[in-house]
Amino acid sequence: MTLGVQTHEAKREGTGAIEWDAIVIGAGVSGLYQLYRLRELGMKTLVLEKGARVGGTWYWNRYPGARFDSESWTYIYSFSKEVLDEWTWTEHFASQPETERYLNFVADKFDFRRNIEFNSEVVAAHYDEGSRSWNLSLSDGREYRTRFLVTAIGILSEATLPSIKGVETFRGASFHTARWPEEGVDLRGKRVAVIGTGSTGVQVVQEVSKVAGQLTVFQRTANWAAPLHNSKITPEEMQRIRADYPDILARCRETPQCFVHAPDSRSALEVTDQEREAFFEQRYSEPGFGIWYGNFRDILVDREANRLISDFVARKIRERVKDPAIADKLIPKDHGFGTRRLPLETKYFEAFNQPNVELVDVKETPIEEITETGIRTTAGEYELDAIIYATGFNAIIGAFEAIDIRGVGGKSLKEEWSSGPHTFLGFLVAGFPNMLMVMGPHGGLGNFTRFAEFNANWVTELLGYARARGVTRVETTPEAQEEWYHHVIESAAGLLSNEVDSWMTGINKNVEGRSVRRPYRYGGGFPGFKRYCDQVVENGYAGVVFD
Ligand code: NA7
Repeated sequence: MTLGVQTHEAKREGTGAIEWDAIVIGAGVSGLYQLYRLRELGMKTLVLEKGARVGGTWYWNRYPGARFDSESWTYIYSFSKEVLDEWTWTEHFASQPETERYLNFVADKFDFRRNIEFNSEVVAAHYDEGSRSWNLSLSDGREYRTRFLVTAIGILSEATLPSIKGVETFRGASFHTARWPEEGVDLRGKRVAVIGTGSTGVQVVQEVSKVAGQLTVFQRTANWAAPLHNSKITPEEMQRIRADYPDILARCRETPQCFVHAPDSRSALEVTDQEREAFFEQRYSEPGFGIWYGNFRDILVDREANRLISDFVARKIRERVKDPAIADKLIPKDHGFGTRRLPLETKYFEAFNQPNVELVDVKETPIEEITETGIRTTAGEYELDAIIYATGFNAIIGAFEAIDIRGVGGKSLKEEWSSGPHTFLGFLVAGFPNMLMVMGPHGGLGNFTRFAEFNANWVTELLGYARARGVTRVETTPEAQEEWYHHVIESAAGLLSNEVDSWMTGINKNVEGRSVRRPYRYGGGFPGFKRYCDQVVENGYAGVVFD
Protein backbone atom coordinates (compact mmCIF):
# COMPACT_ATOMS: atom_id res chain seq x y z
CA MET A 1 0.00 0.00 0.00
CA THR A 2 1.45 3.34 -1.03
CA LEU A 3 0.03 6.79 -1.54
CA GLY A 4 1.67 7.05 -4.92
CA VAL A 5 4.18 9.49 -3.48
CA GLN A 6 7.42 9.62 -5.45
CA THR A 7 10.55 11.64 -5.06
CA HIS A 8 11.70 13.66 -8.01
CA GLU A 9 15.03 15.06 -8.95
CA ALA A 10 13.48 18.17 -10.46
CA LYS A 11 15.61 21.14 -11.26
CA ARG A 12 15.12 23.98 -13.62
CA GLU A 13 17.20 26.94 -14.54
CA GLY A 14 15.56 30.25 -15.31
CA THR A 15 15.58 30.49 -19.09
CA GLY A 16 13.02 31.51 -21.68
CA ALA A 17 10.09 33.87 -21.52
CA ILE A 18 7.82 34.33 -18.54
CA GLU A 19 4.69 32.67 -19.87
CA TRP A 20 2.32 33.43 -17.03
CA ASP A 21 1.49 36.37 -14.80
CA ALA A 22 0.41 33.94 -12.13
CA ILE A 23 0.33 30.21 -11.61
CA VAL A 24 -1.95 28.95 -8.88
CA ILE A 25 -1.23 25.50 -7.48
CA GLY A 26 -4.45 23.75 -6.54
CA ALA A 27 -8.02 23.78 -7.84
CA GLY A 28 -9.80 23.27 -4.55
CA VAL A 29 -12.02 25.71 -2.70
CA SER A 30 -9.34 28.38 -2.40
CA GLY A 31 -7.64 27.85 -5.79
CA LEU A 32 -10.88 28.16 -7.74
CA TYR A 33 -11.80 31.43 -6.11
CA GLN A 34 -8.24 32.69 -6.50
CA LEU A 35 -8.47 31.96 -10.22
CA TYR A 36 -11.73 33.93 -10.41
CA ARG A 37 -10.11 36.94 -8.77
CA LEU A 38 -6.91 36.87 -10.80
CA ARG A 39 -8.83 36.59 -14.05
CA GLU A 40 -10.85 39.60 -12.93
CA LEU A 41 -7.59 41.45 -12.43
CA GLY A 42 -6.68 40.66 -16.03
CA MET A 43 -3.75 38.45 -15.09
CA LYS A 44 -2.81 35.64 -17.41
CA THR A 45 -3.36 32.83 -14.96
CA LEU A 46 -2.91 29.08 -15.02
CA VAL A 47 -4.01 26.65 -12.33
CA LEU A 48 -2.10 23.40 -11.93
CA GLU A 49 -4.05 20.69 -10.18
CA LYS A 50 -2.76 17.27 -9.15
CA GLY A 51 -6.21 15.67 -9.25
CA ALA A 52 -8.23 14.78 -12.32
CA ARG A 53 -11.00 17.26 -11.54
CA VAL A 54 -11.74 20.31 -9.41
CA GLY A 55 -12.50 20.05 -5.71
CA GLY A 56 -9.26 19.56 -3.77
CA THR A 57 -10.22 18.11 -0.40
CA TRP A 58 -13.68 17.37 -1.77
CA TYR A 59 -12.23 15.57 -4.74
CA TRP A 60 -9.79 13.37 -2.80
CA ASN A 61 -11.75 12.59 0.35
CA ARG A 62 -14.50 10.42 -1.10
CA TYR A 63 -14.53 7.81 1.67
CA PRO A 64 -17.90 6.53 2.93
CA GLY A 65 -19.45 9.02 5.29
CA ALA A 66 -17.36 12.04 4.24
CA ARG A 67 -19.35 15.20 4.88
CA PHE A 68 -19.27 18.74 6.23
CA ASP A 69 -19.10 19.53 9.90
CA SER A 70 -19.74 23.14 8.88
CA GLU A 71 -23.28 24.17 7.97
CA SER A 72 -23.43 23.85 4.17
CA TRP A 73 -24.93 27.33 3.86
CA THR A 74 -21.96 28.89 5.68
CA TYR A 75 -19.36 27.02 3.60
CA ILE A 76 -20.73 28.44 0.34
CA TYR A 77 -18.79 30.97 -1.74
CA SER A 78 -20.15 34.43 -1.11
CA PHE A 79 -18.63 36.19 -4.13
CA SER A 80 -21.42 35.49 -6.58
CA LYS A 81 -25.05 36.37 -5.97
CA GLU A 82 -25.95 34.08 -8.85
CA VAL A 83 -24.32 31.11 -7.12
CA LEU A 84 -26.06 31.97 -3.86
CA ASP A 85 -29.37 32.22 -5.70
CA GLU A 86 -29.02 29.17 -7.90
CA TRP A 87 -27.36 26.54 -5.73
CA THR A 88 -29.64 24.34 -3.64
CA TRP A 89 -28.22 22.49 -0.66
CA THR A 90 -30.16 19.36 0.22
CA GLU A 91 -28.74 18.86 3.72
CA HIS A 92 -27.64 21.19 6.49
CA PHE A 93 -24.32 19.32 6.51
CA ALA A 94 -23.71 18.23 2.93
CA SER A 95 -22.08 14.95 2.01
CA GLN A 96 -18.89 14.82 -0.06
CA PRO A 97 -20.70 14.01 -3.35
CA GLU A 98 -22.94 17.04 -2.93
CA THR A 99 -20.02 19.35 -2.14
CA GLU A 100 -18.05 18.02 -5.08
CA ARG A 101 -21.11 18.66 -7.28
CA TYR A 102 -21.33 22.16 -5.90
CA LEU A 103 -17.70 22.94 -6.74
CA ASN A 104 -18.20 21.55 -10.24
CA PHE A 105 -21.31 23.68 -10.61
CA VAL A 106 -19.25 26.77 -9.77
CA ALA A 107 -16.46 25.64 -12.11
CA ASP A 108 -19.00 25.21 -14.94
CA LYS A 109 -20.63 28.52 -14.28
CA PHE A 110 -17.42 30.51 -14.55
CA ASP A 111 -15.78 28.26 -17.12
CA PHE A 112 -12.86 27.72 -14.76
CA ARG A 113 -11.58 24.60 -16.47
CA ARG A 114 -10.24 26.49 -19.48
CA ASN A 115 -7.55 27.87 -17.13
CA ILE A 116 -6.81 24.62 -15.29
CA GLU A 117 -4.48 21.79 -16.21
CA PHE A 118 -5.43 18.63 -14.36
CA ASN A 119 -3.24 15.65 -13.48
CA SER A 120 -0.49 18.19 -13.02
CA GLU A 121 1.61 17.60 -9.94
CA VAL A 122 4.11 20.33 -9.21
CA VAL A 123 7.24 18.79 -7.71
CA ALA A 124 9.57 21.79 -7.75
CA ALA A 125 9.25 25.56 -7.74
CA HIS A 126 12.47 27.55 -7.91
CA TYR A 127 12.72 31.32 -7.78
CA ASP A 128 15.03 32.95 -10.28
CA GLU A 129 16.26 36.34 -9.12
CA GLY A 130 17.60 37.37 -12.55
CA SER A 131 14.17 37.26 -14.16
CA ARG A 132 12.13 37.67 -10.96
CA SER A 133 10.10 34.64 -11.82
CA TRP A 134 9.28 31.15 -10.59
CA ASN A 135 10.22 28.08 -12.56
CA LEU A 136 7.98 25.12 -11.98
CA SER A 137 8.63 21.46 -12.73
CA LEU A 138 5.91 18.84 -12.85
CA SER A 139 6.22 15.14 -12.12
CA ASP A 140 5.78 14.30 -15.80
CA GLY A 141 8.59 16.63 -16.85
CA ARG A 142 6.52 19.62 -17.96
CA GLU A 143 7.92 23.01 -17.04
CA TYR A 144 6.35 26.43 -16.59
CA ARG A 145 7.51 29.91 -15.83
CA THR A 146 5.51 32.55 -14.00
CA ARG A 147 6.00 35.96 -12.48
CA PHE A 148 3.89 35.18 -9.41
CA LEU A 149 3.32 31.85 -7.74
CA VAL A 150 0.19 31.41 -5.64
CA THR A 151 -0.11 28.30 -3.51
CA ALA A 152 -3.64 27.11 -2.82
CA ILE A 153 -2.55 23.66 -1.75
CA GLY A 154 -4.77 23.18 1.26
CA ILE A 155 -4.05 22.54 4.90
CA LEU A 156 -4.91 18.84 4.98
CA SER A 157 -3.80 17.47 1.66
CA GLU A 158 -0.68 15.40 2.31
CA ALA A 159 -2.16 12.14 3.52
CA THR A 160 0.03 10.08 5.85
CA LEU A 161 0.08 6.34 6.37
CA PRO A 162 0.92 4.98 9.81
CA SER A 163 4.53 4.16 10.49
CA ILE A 164 3.67 0.58 11.32
CA LYS A 165 5.77 -2.34 10.15
CA GLY A 166 4.28 -4.16 7.19
CA VAL A 167 1.92 -1.52 5.76
CA GLU A 168 3.05 -2.55 2.25
CA THR A 169 2.62 -6.27 2.82
CA PHE A 170 -1.14 -6.57 3.32
CA ARG A 171 -2.61 -8.49 0.38
CA GLY A 172 -6.24 -7.48 0.85
CA ALA A 173 -7.68 -4.11 -0.14
CA SER A 174 -6.26 -1.10 1.70
CA PHE A 175 -6.91 2.59 1.32
CA HIS A 176 -6.09 5.87 2.94
CA THR A 177 -9.37 7.74 3.34
CA ALA A 178 -7.97 10.69 1.37
CA ARG A 179 -7.12 8.46 -1.60
CA TRP A 180 -10.39 6.56 -1.81
CA PRO A 181 -10.97 4.96 -5.22
CA GLU A 182 -13.42 6.87 -7.40
CA GLU A 183 -15.28 3.72 -8.32
CA GLY A 184 -16.00 3.09 -4.64
CA VAL A 185 -15.28 -0.01 -2.60
CA ASP A 186 -17.78 -2.73 -1.78
CA LEU A 187 -17.32 -3.48 1.90
CA ARG A 188 -20.59 -5.39 2.35
CA GLY A 189 -20.10 -8.41 4.55
CA LYS A 190 -16.33 -7.91 4.64
CA ARG A 191 -13.90 -8.05 7.56
CA VAL A 192 -12.76 -4.46 7.74
CA ALA A 193 -10.33 -2.57 9.96
CA VAL A 194 -10.29 1.18 10.48
CA ILE A 195 -7.10 2.65 11.94
CA GLY A 196 -7.60 6.14 13.32
CA THR A 197 -10.40 7.86 15.18
CA GLY A 198 -10.09 11.51 14.22
CA SER A 199 -12.90 13.34 12.40
CA THR A 200 -12.39 11.08 9.39
CA GLY A 201 -12.24 7.84 11.38
CA VAL A 202 -15.43 8.78 13.21
CA GLN A 203 -17.29 9.42 9.95
CA VAL A 204 -16.00 6.29 8.29
CA VAL A 205 -16.70 4.03 11.27
CA GLN A 206 -20.32 5.10 11.62
CA GLU A 207 -20.88 4.43 7.90
CA VAL A 208 -18.89 1.22 7.41
CA SER A 209 -20.39 -0.31 10.57
CA LYS A 210 -23.70 -0.41 8.67
CA VAL A 211 -22.39 -2.73 5.95
CA ALA A 212 -19.28 -4.55 7.13
CA GLY A 213 -19.55 -8.15 8.27
CA GLN A 214 -17.02 -7.38 11.00
CA LEU A 215 -15.54 -3.96 11.71
CA THR A 216 -12.52 -3.61 13.98
CA VAL A 217 -11.68 -0.08 15.03
CA PHE A 218 -8.07 0.49 16.08
CA GLN A 219 -8.04 3.49 18.38
CA ARG A 220 -4.80 5.00 19.65
CA THR A 221 -6.20 8.12 21.27
CA ALA A 222 -9.86 8.36 22.23
CA ASN A 223 -11.39 11.53 20.81
CA TRP A 224 -14.22 13.63 22.10
CA ALA A 225 -17.08 13.74 19.61
CA ALA A 226 -20.53 15.32 19.70
CA PRO A 227 -23.68 14.85 17.62
CA LEU A 228 -23.87 16.52 14.21
CA HIS A 229 -27.71 16.51 14.14
CA ASN A 230 -27.81 16.66 10.35
CA SER A 231 -31.14 17.00 8.54
CA LYS A 232 -32.57 17.58 5.08
CA ILE A 233 -33.21 21.12 3.88
CA THR A 234 -36.74 21.53 2.59
CA PRO A 235 -37.38 23.81 -0.43
CA GLU A 236 -39.06 26.36 1.89
CA GLU A 237 -36.08 26.29 4.23
CA MET A 238 -33.70 26.77 1.30
CA GLN A 239 -35.71 29.80 0.25
CA ARG A 240 -35.34 31.24 3.73
CA ILE A 241 -31.61 30.48 3.78
CA ARG A 242 -31.19 32.30 0.44
CA ALA A 243 -32.99 35.33 1.78
CA ASP A 244 -30.83 35.17 4.92
CA TYR A 245 -27.46 34.80 3.20
CA PRO A 246 -26.39 38.41 3.83
CA ASP A 247 -27.12 38.03 7.55
CA ILE A 248 -25.59 34.55 7.76
CA LEU A 249 -22.38 35.69 6.10
CA ALA A 250 -22.22 38.84 8.21
CA ARG A 251 -22.62 36.76 11.36
CA CYS A 252 -19.83 34.41 10.25
CA ARG A 253 -17.51 37.38 9.80
CA GLU A 254 -18.09 38.39 13.41
CA THR A 255 -17.25 35.06 15.06
CA PRO A 256 -13.69 33.88 15.76
CA GLN A 257 -13.87 30.82 13.49
CA CYS A 258 -16.35 32.24 10.93
CA PHE A 259 -19.10 29.83 11.88
CA VAL A 260 -22.56 30.89 12.91
CA HIS A 261 -21.67 29.80 16.45
CA ALA A 262 -20.34 32.52 18.71
CA PRO A 263 -19.14 31.90 22.27
CA ASP A 264 -21.60 32.63 25.07
CA SER A 265 -20.45 35.65 27.04
CA ARG A 266 -20.79 33.81 30.37
CA SER A 267 -18.18 31.77 32.17
CA ALA A 268 -19.09 28.14 32.83
CA LEU A 269 -18.16 28.85 36.44
CA GLU A 270 -20.47 31.79 37.06
CA VAL A 271 -23.78 30.00 36.50
CA THR A 272 -25.58 27.54 38.75
CA ASP A 273 -25.13 23.80 38.25
CA GLN A 274 -28.67 23.57 36.87
CA GLU A 275 -28.15 26.43 34.45
CA ARG A 276 -24.89 24.96 33.26
CA GLU A 277 -26.36 21.51 32.78
CA ALA A 278 -29.35 22.93 30.89
CA PHE A 279 -27.06 24.97 28.64
CA PHE A 280 -24.77 22.00 27.90
CA GLU A 281 -27.86 19.88 27.19
CA GLN A 282 -29.17 22.48 24.79
CA ARG A 283 -25.87 22.75 22.94
CA TYR A 284 -25.54 18.95 22.78
CA SER A 285 -28.97 18.72 21.18
CA GLU A 286 -28.30 21.38 18.54
CA PRO A 287 -26.68 20.87 15.11
CA GLY A 288 -23.08 21.69 14.37
CA PHE A 289 -20.19 23.16 16.29
CA GLY A 290 -22.33 25.04 18.84
CA ILE A 291 -21.15 22.77 21.65
CA TRP A 292 -17.55 23.59 20.73
CA TYR A 293 -17.56 27.20 19.55
CA GLY A 294 -20.91 28.40 20.90
CA ASN A 295 -20.30 27.25 24.44
CA PHE A 296 -19.40 29.19 27.60
CA ARG A 297 -16.58 31.55 26.73
CA ASP A 298 -13.98 29.83 28.92
CA ILE A 299 -14.33 26.12 28.15
CA LEU A 300 -11.28 26.16 25.88
CA VAL A 301 -9.05 28.25 28.15
CA ASP A 302 -9.99 27.49 31.75
CA ARG A 303 -9.16 24.07 33.15
CA GLU A 304 -12.13 23.90 35.49
CA ALA A 305 -14.60 25.07 32.84
CA ASN A 306 -13.11 22.54 30.46
CA ARG A 307 -13.42 19.78 33.06
CA LEU A 308 -17.12 20.56 33.47
CA ILE A 309 -17.91 20.22 29.76
CA SER A 310 -15.64 17.16 29.50
CA ASP A 311 -17.52 15.49 32.37
CA PHE A 312 -20.83 16.32 30.70
CA VAL A 313 -19.83 14.79 27.37
CA ALA A 314 -18.28 11.76 29.14
CA ARG A 315 -21.66 11.16 30.81
CA LYS A 316 -23.32 11.27 27.39
CA ILE A 317 -20.89 8.69 26.04
CA ARG A 318 -21.61 6.41 29.02
CA GLU A 319 -25.35 6.77 28.38
CA ARG A 320 -24.95 5.92 24.71
CA VAL A 321 -22.54 2.98 24.90
CA LYS A 322 -24.04 -0.09 26.56
CA ASP A 323 -20.86 -1.82 27.70
CA PRO A 324 -19.27 0.37 30.42
CA ALA A 325 -15.79 -1.00 29.66
CA ILE A 326 -16.09 0.04 26.00
CA ALA A 327 -17.55 3.42 26.99
CA ASP A 328 -14.58 3.93 29.25
CA LYS A 329 -12.16 3.27 26.39
CA LEU A 330 -14.03 5.76 24.18
CA ILE A 331 -13.76 8.56 26.75
CA PRO A 332 -10.57 10.59 26.38
CA LYS A 333 -8.42 10.73 29.50
CA ASP A 334 -5.44 12.66 28.21
CA HIS A 335 -7.06 15.83 26.86
CA GLY A 336 -10.09 17.94 27.54
CA PHE A 337 -13.17 18.40 25.39
CA GLY A 338 -12.59 20.60 22.34
CA THR A 339 -8.83 20.87 22.73
CA ARG A 340 -8.41 18.92 19.49
CA ARG A 341 -10.52 19.36 16.36
CA LEU A 342 -13.94 18.13 17.45
CA PRO A 343 -15.36 15.33 15.29
CA LEU A 344 -19.10 15.58 14.81
CA GLU A 345 -20.90 12.26 14.63
CA THR A 346 -24.13 10.51 13.83
CA LYS A 347 -24.59 7.41 16.00
CA TYR A 348 -20.83 6.89 16.19
CA PHE A 349 -20.98 5.77 19.80
CA GLU A 350 -24.00 3.51 19.16
CA ALA A 351 -21.97 1.69 16.48
CA PHE A 352 -19.98 0.13 19.33
CA ASN A 353 -23.20 -1.47 20.64
CA GLN A 354 -23.45 -3.53 17.45
CA PRO A 355 -22.27 -7.15 17.53
CA ASN A 356 -20.24 -6.65 14.33
CA VAL A 357 -18.13 -3.81 15.75
CA GLU A 358 -15.10 -4.23 17.99
CA LEU A 359 -12.94 -1.56 19.55
CA VAL A 360 -9.23 -2.24 19.95
CA ASP A 361 -7.31 0.14 22.16
CA VAL A 362 -3.84 0.10 20.65
CA LYS A 363 -2.34 1.78 23.67
CA GLU A 364 -3.32 -1.34 25.64
CA THR A 365 -2.51 -3.80 22.88
CA PRO A 366 -0.22 -2.07 20.37
CA ILE A 367 -0.19 -3.03 16.72
CA GLU A 368 2.99 -5.01 16.14
CA GLU A 369 2.70 -5.56 12.45
CA ILE A 370 0.46 -5.46 9.44
CA THR A 371 0.76 -8.88 7.88
CA GLU A 372 -0.25 -10.26 4.50
CA THR A 373 -3.61 -11.25 5.91
CA GLY A 374 -4.42 -8.74 8.61
CA ILE A 375 -3.23 -6.85 11.67
CA ARG A 376 -1.29 -8.39 14.53
CA THR A 377 -1.42 -6.73 17.94
CA THR A 378 0.24 -7.86 21.13
CA ALA A 379 -3.06 -9.60 21.95
CA GLY A 380 -3.51 -11.55 18.72
CA GLU A 381 -4.11 -11.47 14.99
CA TYR A 382 -7.12 -9.97 13.17
CA GLU A 383 -7.79 -11.59 9.79
CA LEU A 384 -9.03 -8.91 7.39
CA ASP A 385 -10.35 -8.32 3.89
CA ALA A 386 -9.75 -4.57 3.97
CA ILE A 387 -7.81 -1.99 5.97
CA ILE A 388 -8.91 1.65 5.99
CA TYR A 389 -6.26 4.11 7.06
CA ALA A 390 -7.98 7.13 8.59
CA THR A 391 -4.58 8.22 9.82
CA GLY A 392 -4.63 11.86 8.89
CA PHE A 393 -2.29 14.27 7.20
CA ASN A 394 1.03 16.00 7.36
CA ALA A 395 -1.03 19.07 8.09
CA ILE A 396 -0.56 22.71 7.14
CA ILE A 397 3.08 22.56 6.00
CA GLY A 398 3.03 19.05 4.51
CA ALA A 399 1.81 20.18 1.10
CA PHE A 400 4.63 22.75 0.99
CA GLU A 401 7.19 20.13 1.99
CA ALA A 402 6.01 17.89 -0.84
CA ILE A 403 7.22 20.47 -3.36
CA ASP A 404 10.89 21.39 -3.61
CA ILE A 405 10.33 25.12 -3.10
CA ARG A 406 13.46 27.25 -3.31
CA GLY A 407 13.68 30.99 -2.89
CA VAL A 408 16.49 33.52 -3.24
CA GLY A 409 19.91 31.85 -3.49
CA GLY A 410 18.34 28.38 -3.71
CA LYS A 411 17.16 28.50 -0.09
CA SER A 412 14.83 25.58 0.62
CA LEU A 413 11.46 26.38 2.20
CA LYS A 414 11.40 22.97 3.85
CA GLU A 415 14.71 23.69 5.56
CA GLU A 416 13.61 27.22 6.36
CA TRP A 417 10.61 25.79 8.21
CA SER A 418 12.40 22.85 9.81
CA SER A 419 11.83 24.40 13.25
CA GLY A 420 8.30 25.50 12.40
CA PRO A 421 6.89 27.92 9.86
CA HIS A 422 7.55 31.65 9.79
CA THR A 423 5.37 33.75 7.53
CA PHE A 424 3.94 37.22 7.23
CA LEU A 425 0.19 36.81 7.90
CA GLY A 426 0.33 33.36 6.34
CA PHE A 427 0.62 35.10 2.95
CA LEU A 428 4.32 35.76 2.36
CA VAL A 429 7.70 34.37 3.36
CA ALA A 430 10.88 36.43 3.57
CA GLY A 431 13.41 35.16 1.04
CA PHE A 432 10.66 33.79 -1.21
CA PRO A 433 9.66 36.78 -3.35
CA ASN A 434 6.60 36.66 -5.58
CA MET A 435 5.23 33.63 -3.76
CA LEU A 436 1.85 34.15 -2.15
CA MET A 437 0.05 31.60 -0.04
CA VAL A 438 -3.69 31.23 0.28
CA MET A 439 -4.38 29.62 3.66
CA GLY A 440 -0.67 29.43 4.46
CA PRO A 441 0.75 28.57 7.91
CA HIS A 442 0.07 31.08 10.71
CA GLY A 443 -2.90 32.50 8.85
CA GLY A 444 -6.40 32.36 10.24
CA LEU A 445 -8.18 29.03 10.30
CA GLY A 446 -11.81 28.06 10.78
CA ASN A 447 -14.71 27.74 8.37
CA PHE A 448 -12.56 27.09 5.32
CA THR A 449 -14.44 28.95 2.60
CA ARG A 450 -14.91 32.04 4.70
CA PHE A 451 -11.17 32.23 5.44
CA ALA A 452 -10.17 31.21 1.90
CA GLU A 453 -12.23 33.98 0.34
CA PHE A 454 -10.67 36.53 2.66
CA ASN A 455 -7.21 35.18 1.89
CA ALA A 456 -7.67 35.16 -1.88
CA ASN A 457 -9.09 38.69 -1.76
CA TRP A 458 -6.06 39.92 0.18
CA VAL A 459 -3.66 38.23 -2.22
CA THR A 460 -5.54 39.64 -5.22
CA GLU A 461 -5.53 43.16 -3.83
CA LEU A 462 -1.82 42.96 -3.15
CA LEU A 463 -1.15 41.75 -6.70
CA GLY A 464 -3.44 44.44 -8.08
CA TYR A 465 -1.50 47.05 -6.11
CA ALA A 466 1.77 45.66 -7.46
CA ARG A 467 0.55 45.58 -11.07
CA ALA A 468 -0.79 49.11 -10.93
CA ARG A 469 2.71 50.23 -10.00
CA GLY A 470 4.57 48.11 -12.53
CA VAL A 471 6.15 46.13 -9.70
CA THR A 472 7.86 42.86 -10.61
CA ARG A 473 9.08 41.83 -7.18
CA VAL A 474 7.10 41.52 -3.95
CA GLU A 475 8.62 40.30 -0.72
CA THR A 476 8.03 40.60 2.98
CA THR A 477 10.76 41.67 5.35
CA PRO A 478 12.26 39.41 8.02
CA GLU A 479 11.23 42.03 10.61
CA ALA A 480 7.58 42.03 9.57
CA GLN A 481 7.64 38.26 9.55
CA GLU A 482 9.07 38.09 13.07
CA GLU A 483 6.54 40.60 14.35
CA TRP A 484 3.71 38.50 12.98
CA TYR A 485 5.30 35.35 14.38
CA HIS A 486 5.32 36.85 17.87
CA HIS A 487 1.75 37.98 17.45
CA VAL A 488 0.78 34.42 16.49
CA ILE A 489 2.52 33.03 19.57
CA GLU A 490 0.88 35.63 21.81
CA SER A 491 -2.54 35.00 20.31
CA ALA A 492 -2.25 31.30 21.10
CA ALA A 493 -1.25 31.89 24.72
CA GLY A 494 -3.62 30.32 27.20
CA LEU A 495 -5.40 28.01 24.77
CA LEU A 496 -5.67 24.55 26.31
CA SER A 497 -5.26 23.13 22.79
CA ASN A 498 -1.59 24.19 22.94
CA GLU A 499 -1.00 21.50 25.53
CA VAL A 500 -2.33 18.68 23.39
CA ASP A 501 -0.87 16.66 20.51
CA SER A 502 -2.89 17.14 17.34
CA TRP A 503 -2.45 18.24 13.77
CA MET A 504 -3.40 21.72 14.96
CA THR A 505 -0.25 21.86 17.08
CA GLY A 506 1.78 20.34 14.27
CA ILE A 507 2.13 16.83 15.68
CA ASN A 508 2.16 13.83 13.38
CA LYS A 509 3.88 10.82 14.86
CA ASN A 510 4.11 9.22 11.42
CA VAL A 511 6.25 12.02 10.02
CA GLU A 512 9.82 12.64 11.02
CA GLY A 513 10.38 16.06 12.54
CA ARG A 514 6.73 16.61 13.49
CA SER A 515 7.00 15.86 17.18
CA VAL A 516 7.32 19.33 18.71
CA ARG A 517 4.13 21.22 19.57
CA ARG A 518 3.93 24.64 17.97
CA PRO A 519 1.13 26.95 16.94
CA TYR A 520 0.54 26.37 13.22
CA ARG A 521 -2.34 28.78 12.85
CA TYR A 522 -3.26 32.20 14.09
CA GLY A 523 -5.35 31.71 17.21
CA GLY A 524 -6.71 35.23 17.51
CA GLY A 525 -9.86 34.63 15.47
CA PHE A 526 -11.14 36.09 12.22
CA PRO A 527 -12.01 39.63 13.37
CA GLY A 528 -8.51 40.06 14.82
CA PHE A 529 -6.87 38.55 11.75
CA LYS A 530 -8.85 40.81 9.45
CA ARG A 531 -8.02 43.87 11.55
CA TYR A 532 -4.30 43.15 11.34
CA CYS A 533 -4.43 42.47 7.58
CA ASP A 534 -6.52 45.59 6.92
CA GLN A 535 -4.08 47.69 8.91
CA VAL A 536 -1.16 46.45 6.85
CA VAL A 537 -2.99 47.60 3.72
CA GLU A 538 -4.03 50.93 5.24
CA ASN A 539 -0.40 51.56 6.09
CA GLY A 540 0.60 51.12 2.44
CA TYR A 541 1.43 47.42 2.84
CA ALA A 542 3.74 47.97 5.77
CA GLY A 543 6.03 44.96 5.97
CA VAL A 544 5.96 44.29 2.21
CA VAL A 545 8.66 45.57 -0.14
CA PHE A 546 7.61 46.31 -3.74
CA ASP A 547 10.23 46.74 -6.40
P1 NA7 B 1 -6.56 13.25 12.38
O1 NA7 B 1 -7.51 14.08 13.10
O2 NA7 B 1 -5.13 13.65 12.36
O3 NA7 B 1 -6.70 11.76 12.93
C1 NA7 B 1 -5.80 10.74 12.59
C2 NA7 B 1 -6.13 9.55 13.42
O4 NA7 B 1 -5.27 8.47 13.05
C3 NA7 B 1 -5.92 9.76 14.92
O5 NA7 B 1 -6.90 9.07 15.60
C4 NA7 B 1 -4.54 9.16 15.13
O6 NA7 B 1 -4.30 8.76 16.45
C5 NA7 B 1 -4.65 7.97 14.22
N1 NA7 B 1 -3.34 7.42 13.88
C6 NA7 B 1 -2.38 8.00 13.14
N2 NA7 B 1 -1.32 7.20 13.06
C7 NA7 B 1 -1.61 6.09 13.76
C8 NA7 B 1 -0.90 4.92 14.04
N3 NA7 B 1 0.35 4.76 13.58
N4 NA7 B 1 -1.50 3.97 14.80
C9 NA7 B 1 -2.74 4.17 15.25
N5 NA7 B 1 -3.47 5.26 15.01
C10 NA7 B 1 -2.90 6.21 14.27
O7 NA7 B 1 -6.99 13.10 10.84
P2 NA7 B 1 -8.45 13.06 10.23
O8 NA7 B 1 -8.31 12.66 8.81
O9 NA7 B 1 -9.35 12.27 11.07
O10 NA7 B 1 -8.95 14.52 10.33
C11 NA7 B 1 -8.20 15.58 9.76
C12 NA7 B 1 -9.06 16.78 9.63
O11 NA7 B 1 -9.85 16.67 8.44
C13 NA7 B 1 -10.08 16.99 10.67
O12 NA7 B 1 -9.58 17.52 11.83
C14 NA7 B 1 -11.07 17.88 9.97
O13 NA7 B 1 -10.64 19.23 10.00
C15 NA7 B 1 -11.08 17.37 8.60
P3 NA7 B 1 -3.64 9.80 17.52
O14 NA7 B 1 -4.75 10.73 17.86
O15 NA7 B 1 -2.52 10.49 16.78
O16 NA7 B 1 -3.19 8.97 18.61
